[in-house]
Amino acid sequence: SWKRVLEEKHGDFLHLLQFPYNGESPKSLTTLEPVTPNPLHFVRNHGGIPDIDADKLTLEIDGLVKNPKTLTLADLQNEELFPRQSNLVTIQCSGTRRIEQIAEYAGEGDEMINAPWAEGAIGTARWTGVSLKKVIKYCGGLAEGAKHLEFYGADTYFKHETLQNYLVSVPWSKVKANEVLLAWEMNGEPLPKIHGYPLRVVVLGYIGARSVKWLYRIKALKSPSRAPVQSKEYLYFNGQVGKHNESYTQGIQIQQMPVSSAIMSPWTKDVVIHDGTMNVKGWAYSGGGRWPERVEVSPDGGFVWYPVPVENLSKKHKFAWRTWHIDVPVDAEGWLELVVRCWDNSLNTQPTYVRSAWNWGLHVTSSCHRIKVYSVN
Ligand code: MTE
Ligand code: MO
Repeated sequence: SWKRVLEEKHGDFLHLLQFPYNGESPKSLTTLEPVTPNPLHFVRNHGGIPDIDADKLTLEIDGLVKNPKTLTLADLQNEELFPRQSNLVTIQCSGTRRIEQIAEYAGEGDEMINAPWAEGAIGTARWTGVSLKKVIKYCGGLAEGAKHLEFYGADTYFKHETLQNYLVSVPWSKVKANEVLLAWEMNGEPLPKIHGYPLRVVVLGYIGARSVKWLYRIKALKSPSRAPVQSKEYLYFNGQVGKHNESYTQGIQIQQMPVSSAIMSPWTKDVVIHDGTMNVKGWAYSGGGRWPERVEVSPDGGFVWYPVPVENLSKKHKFAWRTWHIDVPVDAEGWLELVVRCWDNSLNTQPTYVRSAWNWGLHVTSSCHRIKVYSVN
């Protein structure tokens, strides 16, 4: 996989794990543009990076569909069968900013700590392909009782004592809303191998885990996938649940990320020399089709807040983040705490501190993002 990383990723990429390969985009480069260039888009893998011949790809569609079918990539790309759909979508891993929860309490050094993500496990691209709804319609629609669609990725990994394919599911309601894409293009280019070439799922407004890469099978089911990725990982536990009393049935399956935001510039521990206003940049995102409506930055740990001027927020999109920048008045010298918080269009906002939402799986770190910088005025 190193070969792929070196070929397909930016030279300043931050490598988190060598195998399975996981990496995130370096902070200062993450939010320079509202659309993330492909070489800077974070990578989250559970296993290897399969080599798939696009000409030989067969997509199996079976389970509770009226007419099970096997389609090729050429079938999917045949515009007489399926219209093209293109969406600007932010993919965020539910482990984004996990390092802050680890710093609070690592959960007994548990094996659930897959990757110590910082703020860069998020990226935005224009994805092109077909709506899965149209493909299911082409298969005669769902059979009686079908309510979920399970996606099979060609990569395998060993966990929970078994070797398994990467498998998860999403509810039919999501598919029906044309919010599940089978995509072969990322920002106008064929999918990079590391992002799922030749075909991947992109679920609009859901956590990254549902957007299965290297897709080769879709199965219609009555209930959500029983595979471990769905039923044991990506669960949001109550704060009292830990290794000693683990009970997977108590976890909520994470689908939509709540509203969150992060400061990407300056960096924590930076010495910032300024003339009375400090330039601060970052991203803000909310899952499920909600969008950031207001972003505020505090230079004093959360007492005084300055709203980001609307013209400094990137364009509003239903399924994408908004990047932002602000010149914050700062007269203090020495160490200070910069904080960001955001409201989405449903007026949801972020928990104040990391510890108020600590959970054993170390997912969904959405509290107000805080960094310490040294101010020289
Ligand atoms: N698909 C497969 N086949 N295997 C994986 O390990 N990881 C998922 C998802 N799809 C994964 C997968 C997770 S957890 C995330 S966050 C996204 O892919 C990341 O997508 P990216 O690597 O293209 O950024
Ligand atoms: Mo993820």
